[in-house]
Amino acid sequence: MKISVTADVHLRKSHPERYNALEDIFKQTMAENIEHLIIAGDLFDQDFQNYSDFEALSKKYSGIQLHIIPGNHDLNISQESIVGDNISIYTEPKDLLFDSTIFLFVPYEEGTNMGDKITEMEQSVEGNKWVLIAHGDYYGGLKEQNPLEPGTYMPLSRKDWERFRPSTVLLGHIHKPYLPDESRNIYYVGSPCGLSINETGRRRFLVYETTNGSLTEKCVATDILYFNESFMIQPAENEIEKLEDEITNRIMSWQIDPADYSKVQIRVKATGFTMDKSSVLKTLEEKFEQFKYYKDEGPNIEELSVNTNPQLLTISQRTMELIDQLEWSGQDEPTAEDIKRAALSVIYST
Ligand SMILES: [Mn+2]
Repeated sequence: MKISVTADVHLRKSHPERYNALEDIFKQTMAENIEHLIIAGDLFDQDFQNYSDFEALSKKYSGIQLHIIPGNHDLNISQESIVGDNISIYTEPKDLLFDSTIFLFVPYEEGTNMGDKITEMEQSVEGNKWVLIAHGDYYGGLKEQNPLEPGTYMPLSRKDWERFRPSTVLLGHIHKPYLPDESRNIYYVGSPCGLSINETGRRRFLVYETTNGSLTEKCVATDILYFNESFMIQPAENEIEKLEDEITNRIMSWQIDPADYSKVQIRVKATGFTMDKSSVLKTLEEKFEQFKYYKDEGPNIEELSVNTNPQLLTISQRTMELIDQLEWSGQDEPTAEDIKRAALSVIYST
C-alpha cells in the first residue's frame, strides 16, 4: 500500500499558490490510486476562524483520506473545527495500522518532547515495525534549523530514537526537504511550495510504500519557483567572464525547463571585490534578464566593493589559489567560500 506524505503547506488566503500546490498533491495521489495522504503539521499558516477553502478542496478529492496533525502554527485545529468525511485530525497521539506497519501520529504540543509522547503509546509500538509522524526539531547533531523560528520545538532526541526505534520518521517543521539522519531514516518532508525567497528550488512530497518501507520523492508542480543566488566576486582581469560562466552554471543547476521560466522568482546578490562594479551589475542584469525578481528588487550589489590596486590584486589572486589547493569540508568549519570572503576582506581592508 502507498501513502502520500506532505507537511508545512502553511495555507493562507493571500497565497493561492499554496492551495494549488496542495491540490497538485491531491491530483498526483488520485492518479496513482493512493487512498491516504498524511499532513505532518502546519497545514495552515495560523489558526483561522473559517476553513471553508480547505474543506471545499478536500471535498473535491473525497477519495483520499486525509490524516492531519496540528503543528505549532495551527495548534488549535481539531475534528470539531474542520468539517469533511475524509478529514481526520489527530489532536492526541494516535496509532493506525496501514498493512502491517503501525503509523504513530504525534500532534505538536507546546512545552513537550516527542519522547514523552511516544512513551504514552509505548505499548502499541513496542516490538513492532512502526513509522513516526510528528512535527518539531530533531536533535542529533542538527545543523539545519528553521531560521524563522529559533528555539526548540517539541524535540525528538537521538536517545528517543534509540529507545523506540521507529523504522522511519517523517517530520514537519523544517520547510526545506531534508534528511537530517540518513542512518536512522529521519526525514523532513518539506513544504510543497516555497513560502518565501529563502525556500528555493523545486519542491516535493513523499510516497511511502508499506511493503518495503521505501520512500519515493514526487515533484510538486508549483506556481512559483524561488531561487536565491549569491556570487562572490574576486578581482581579476577575467572576473566578468568568470561571473558569466558562474551564472550560466547556477541557472543550469536549477534544472528548470525553459517552459517554466515564467514561474521563477529570483534574488541575486554580488559580494566581494571587483575592478569594475558597473560591469558586474550589467552582467547580472543581462544574464538574469529573462527572470522576474522577487518583489521587483533587482540585483543587490550593496556588499560589493571596488579595488584596482595591482599589488593587492596579485596578493588576493595568490591567496585564492592557495585556499583552492586546500580541502575544506564545510562540516564543522567554514566553507571555502566563507574563507575566501574573510581573506579578501582582510587583504582589501587597508
Ligand atoms: Mn512548524
